[in-house]
Amino acid sequence: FKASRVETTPFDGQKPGTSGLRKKVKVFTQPNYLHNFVQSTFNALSAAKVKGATLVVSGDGRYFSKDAIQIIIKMSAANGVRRVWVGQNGLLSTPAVSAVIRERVGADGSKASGAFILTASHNPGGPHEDFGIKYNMENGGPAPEAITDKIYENTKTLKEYFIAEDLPDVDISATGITSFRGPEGEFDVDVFDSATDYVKLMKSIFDFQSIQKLLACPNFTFCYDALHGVAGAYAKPIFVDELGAQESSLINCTPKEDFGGGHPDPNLTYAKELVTRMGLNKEHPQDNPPEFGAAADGDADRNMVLGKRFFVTPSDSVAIIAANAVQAIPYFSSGLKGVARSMPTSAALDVVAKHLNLKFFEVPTGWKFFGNLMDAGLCSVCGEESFGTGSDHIREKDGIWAVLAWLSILAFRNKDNLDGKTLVTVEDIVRQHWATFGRHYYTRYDYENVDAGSAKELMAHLVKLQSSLPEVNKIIKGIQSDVSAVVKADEFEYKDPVDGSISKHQGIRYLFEDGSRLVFRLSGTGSEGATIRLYIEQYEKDSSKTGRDSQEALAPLVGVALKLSKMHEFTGRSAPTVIT
Ligand code: VG1
Ligand code: CO
Repeated sequence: FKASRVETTPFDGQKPGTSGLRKKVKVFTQPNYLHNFVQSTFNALSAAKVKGATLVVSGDGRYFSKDAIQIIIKMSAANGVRRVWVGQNGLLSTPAVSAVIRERVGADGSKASGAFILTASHNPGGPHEDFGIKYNMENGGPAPEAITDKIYENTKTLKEYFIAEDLPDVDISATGITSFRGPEGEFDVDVFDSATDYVKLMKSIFDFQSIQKLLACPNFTFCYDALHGVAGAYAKPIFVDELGAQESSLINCTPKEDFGGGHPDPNLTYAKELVTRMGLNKEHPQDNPPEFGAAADGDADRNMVLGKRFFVTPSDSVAIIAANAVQAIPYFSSGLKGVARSMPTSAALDVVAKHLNLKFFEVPTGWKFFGNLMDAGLCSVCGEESFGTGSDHIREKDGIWAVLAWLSILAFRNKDNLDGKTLVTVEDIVRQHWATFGRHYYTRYDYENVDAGSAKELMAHLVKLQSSLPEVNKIIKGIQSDVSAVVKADEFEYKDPVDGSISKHQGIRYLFEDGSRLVFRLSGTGSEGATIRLYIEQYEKDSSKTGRDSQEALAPLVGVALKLSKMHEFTGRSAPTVIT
């Protein structure tokens, strides 16, 4: 093949957000749009990460992925990349990409130095929905801000890109290596099984035998919903083939380009089928829901964990995993190096860290901030309130890992109950946790697709308000006299303890005397308008008061948040789009 140089002009708005560049498909399919971003990424990397390098290219299989993969293969060839690794049919979950970068060794001993992940994660897919792309580094984690800023700068001045136009499309439906010869020598495309490396890694972390015994127990029932995302490519090999679950316990596990028309977002609003099966839909009560249910998002890095008629808040989930990891998960048997959460995530993990005397970190939203801590050996388990949980086995959050972690905890707690005794349930584990550590009542309100200008005004209003706490407290007393006082209000700023880099404006915080918090952020993953996220948290230490309904317990604080922010006035919305 030849490498052609193609002239191009910059596009506005190619700034990677919380997790890569996400836009409507019709934006991505404009001539040169994807090409510009890919070339800008190549130009942002050091030459050694491109020339002669091995790159992974795959994703959650959403609409436009197959075309995008062929384009990236041709551009890689022309930019001097030595080989491109592609998961069969272009499918690799985000955690599997991270695992492949870190673990996979090619037939010739090669190792990957980075990856283009093609996903818009939990955003819907299809010709009228979203596409996305992000670059991950040699450690398997998302590119840090220094790189994403450079990519963005490059997109603003790009004049040319390189592509091997005459390279034939590669058949990515069959595994095997195809070799080509170009101006700089050989170029290979290696199509491999999407699940093998990831399954191997999971088997090295968890005690599959004990999970198998739990799943074989007649009074333990299980259900997994991939929401037609890429998790489906892992669910059968892991839950059915390895762990012996029944095939009927998998729902929506065929990956689809449009996720069956749904939002592949594992929460109580969008994972409707699972939520109903688990007995959590009041309109469709179930006689005997499964003991355990879980769902994933489009690229399978998120998880929602449910018990029978019971929802586990993600902030509690990471705290409970951390509290039980050493006993229940072989990978952690020699102890945890430390734990971390994103700022808006509840402080349930903080309490566990204190109790177990563990190093603890609070980082801005987005997984890229955990990676540095893990590379420096400072963090083993981490999580976000947005249904993201993970560990230092890779550098992304990991939906199936979280499910296996919960199954491991259940297996450990029930190891003497499997012969017909009453099982310790998901709900029992959570309630026992609250009894020991107290409960962080938590909820998140999302206002999606709000006018971007109004959203900015609301945020500016909240920042301005922070300059006078007496004023803030006067307003609060006028709304709700039994809510405690705000003692600190700021915009969250993070200094990375490893490389010293500083990230500013990471969310507006109102911190209350009793430990309650209100946090406001603008989403960095949307593709249209703005999404305002409001995070509300209240700590209850008294174990006799930890059993309340969370919306009811938080109602006074919610009222304060909505009035303080003038949510209705700025957005015109009287209710959020999604409550989790
Ligand atoms: C959201 C979540 C954040 C998560 C990010 C990527 O970001 O809040 O916690 O890391 O999505 O998740 P934002 O900026 O929209 O709040 V995924 O699974 O969409 O890659
Ligand atoms: Co995701």
